[in-house]
Amino acid sequence: MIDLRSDTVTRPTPAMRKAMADAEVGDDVYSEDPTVNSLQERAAEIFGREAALFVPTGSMGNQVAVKLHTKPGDEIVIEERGHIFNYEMGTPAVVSGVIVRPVKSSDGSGMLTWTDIEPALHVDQPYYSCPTGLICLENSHNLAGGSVMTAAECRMICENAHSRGIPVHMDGARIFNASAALGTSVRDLTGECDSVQFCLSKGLGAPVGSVLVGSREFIAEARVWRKRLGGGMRQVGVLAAAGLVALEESPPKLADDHANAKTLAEGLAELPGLSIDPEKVVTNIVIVDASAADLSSQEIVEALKEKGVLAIGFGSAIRMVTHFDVSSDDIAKSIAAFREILAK
Ligand code: TLP
Repeated sequence: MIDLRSDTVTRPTPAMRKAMADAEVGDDVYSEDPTVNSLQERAAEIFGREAALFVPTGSMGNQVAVKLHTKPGDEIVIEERGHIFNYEMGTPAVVSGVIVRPVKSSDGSGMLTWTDIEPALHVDQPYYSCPTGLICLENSHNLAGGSVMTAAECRMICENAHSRGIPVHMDGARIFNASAALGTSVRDLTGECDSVQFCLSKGLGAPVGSVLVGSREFIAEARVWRKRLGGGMRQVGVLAAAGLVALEESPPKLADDHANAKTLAEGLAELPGLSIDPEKVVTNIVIVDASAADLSSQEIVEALKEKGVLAIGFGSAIRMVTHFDVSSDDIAKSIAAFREILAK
């Protein structure tokens, strides 16, 4: 099977498996796991932050951040296709008691600008409005087809937000992909954000885990909330060990994933009934609109499966994500499978 459903499906590399087998461990609830501590120190160093916390999932990292930055009754502002809003099962409401104010990105790229955000804010408004407690950004933007936000744009949003007393959280599940696409370090891409969550288990290919980075004080509070939410893990150095390897060995490979995604988009753009602009595919996510095809997106996904290709239908679109277990040959086979299905 060529599994293009997500970059979460990768298997640990031999180096990850070896590091996991050899990992020194201790009880991380007492902060005594040396491998977890090394991962957190390395992550803080890479992002130029005071501290970091290993969390089981990206969702937990995001939701702990939402919890810490807000108080019940606040609003969080986010692009309307953002993961925190669409795929985290209402957790901002359930755990933090906040509501979400979804905002459109004016150019459709999924990347908010300050001009998009400012009219949605509630700052210094009458007491009966819902105060804005947090702005959430996403880089790269999953549901917007892996689009990226430059360091300059992010800085402008953060500076303006901070001047109004509003913190900014970055859902950087795939920030290393954004970094590879833009040729900018993850540190520069996230520099002014108050907190950043990044996933080890997406493009970087580790089996499990995410990291939340921020100030020492923020991370100390995050540790409390991680435990409260059931995320206090014990001898979890076996997982952190794979994360440490992923941080070193995976970023240089992302350019290959991006080239594969571009080739896939170019191939699909030629086919009848499919619509995608390959120019806009800059990272590892390919979302192709199939609304003009004779088959529904779901029918295409099922036919692809019979030909050994796994993809995901999102409404009338189909999402495919490249990763290090997908070769350029697999991409050629996937395009051929689409061609046969759509020719019928
Ligand atoms: N995204 C998954 C699905 O939930 C859609 C995927 O296959 O892409 N932020 C972003 C931008 C994400 O894409 C995801 C996962 C998360 C957060 C949540 O990470 P996990 O799955 O570790 O909770």
